[in-house]
Amino acid sequence: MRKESRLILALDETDRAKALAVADAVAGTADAIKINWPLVLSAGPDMIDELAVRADVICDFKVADIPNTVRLIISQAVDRGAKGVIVHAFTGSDSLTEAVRTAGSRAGIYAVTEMSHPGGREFTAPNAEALARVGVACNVKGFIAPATRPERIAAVRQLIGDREILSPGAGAQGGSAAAAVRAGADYVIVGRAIYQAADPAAAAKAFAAEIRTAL
Ligand code: O7M
Repeated sequence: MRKESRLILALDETDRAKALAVADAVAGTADAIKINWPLVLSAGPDMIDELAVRADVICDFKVADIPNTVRLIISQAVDRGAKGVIVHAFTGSDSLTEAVRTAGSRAGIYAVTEMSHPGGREFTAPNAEALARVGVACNVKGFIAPATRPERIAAVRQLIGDREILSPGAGAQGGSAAAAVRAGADYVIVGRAIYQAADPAAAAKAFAAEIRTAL
């Protein structure tokens, strides 16, 4: 995944034509496009292949399962061209190890530490450090940590060395892209504030400029 704008588009738009139009408008600015269940379920898994010709694609399936099912899901995503797959770390080291093994050199595995929404404080926040440690032990490529709580990005950064942090929660959820990067995020994930904007290309460029000034 390139590291230029440090912006990742969360393409949760469920109208297939609109989603592709936003992807085309933003692909030159964003370093990657993240696809989640809303678009896969509305437009079909071929959307992964279609986006993969436009940009690096991260499949945000928040995989949380036994190792065999993890393997089956991740091979499907990687065979379609995903360069990254997001998993939950609470499944434990056997599932995480299977995720990393299945992705091999074809894709990076990113593990969720603490979630960005208010409910993320209930179960993920008290366990975020342990989740980061198991991710490091299993050799994931990076972690998801919340732009809504930049101090928690900094806490995860302390534990993971130079592994990557991808940070959602800037824009619609109230977090700041600049604060996330200053706290140690490598990339900021932005969805609604870009794909629902009147001019998604301009909105993406504005986030990229904000991130640049924070570096
Ligand atoms: O900018 P938004 O709020 O429209 O979208 C944020 C995206 O990031 C959306 O796709 C969420 O599913 C995702 N996300 C969070 O918002 N919070 C998290 O804690 C974790 C994720 C995520 O990407 O997980 C991997």
